[in-house]
Amino acid sequence: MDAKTPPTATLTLAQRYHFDAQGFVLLEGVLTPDEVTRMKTALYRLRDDPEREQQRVYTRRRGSHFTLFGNLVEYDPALLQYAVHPRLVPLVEEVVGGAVRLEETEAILNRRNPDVTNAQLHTQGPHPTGFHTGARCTWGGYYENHRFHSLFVKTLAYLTDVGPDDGGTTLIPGSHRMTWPQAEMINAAREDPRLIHQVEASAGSVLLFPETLVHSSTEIRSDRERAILVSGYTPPMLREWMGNEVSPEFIARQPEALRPLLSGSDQWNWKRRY
Ligand SMILES: O=C(O)CCC(=O)C(=O)O
Repeated sequence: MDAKTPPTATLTLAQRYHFDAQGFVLLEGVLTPDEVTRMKTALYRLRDDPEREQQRVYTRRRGSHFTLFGNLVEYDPALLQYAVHPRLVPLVEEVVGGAVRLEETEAILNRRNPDVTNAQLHTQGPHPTGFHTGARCTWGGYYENHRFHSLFVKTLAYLTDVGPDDGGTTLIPGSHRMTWPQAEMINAAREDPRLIHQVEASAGSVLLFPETLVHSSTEIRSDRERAILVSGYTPPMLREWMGNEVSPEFIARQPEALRPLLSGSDQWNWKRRY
């Protein structure tokens, strides 16, 4: 689904259908060029900052080509702005099914893996690096009023253009609502790579998906670096991902309307909608 996202707070019927049927929807042009620039500037400043851990940011590396930074909101206002984005949070609430809390914030900067040869990269089909889910549909998904909802939903923003060789997210459409063991779905996709979709997107586009969807980062074939921001959301009675605790002092300094989103303070007083 490559439809332009209207500046409204709900998914169009077509976008909602795509989300329910395929397990994702690509929202084009959600972030303005100015927002993309500010978020990228913040991310590269964070990458180059040897003291980022003092602001609670964690770093995980896979070789020299893949770096993941986590727990970003306290580091820079532009990174906070992405996590609480007024055009995205209502869409997340729609697919979660009610009010949400922030569960995690991450960024990935990755390049081509120097250990993977050209011959390996140019075999047929997409090249996921590690298919996974963060929840299973048997306990992390539900239906209400004929719509699919998930208790764990992510928004993934592309801060760089991502063409066919640039490592767009790979995913298995429809897997978000399958009760099959995850390993069997991955084996099916290995058997026939046509079951896999690889996202192509322009900078500023956002992939909205439930964590019940089997998905993965993807090997990069080009010489370009990819930059993404990822925010995870759950209903407020669930916990943040380990290491993504936002400090009470930081939350106290934010506008009152944002505090439940950052802290999960509403807990079991869940404002269910949709
Ligand atoms: O790198 C990507 O495109 C996917 C990231 C991912 O798997 C995740 O955020 O759970």
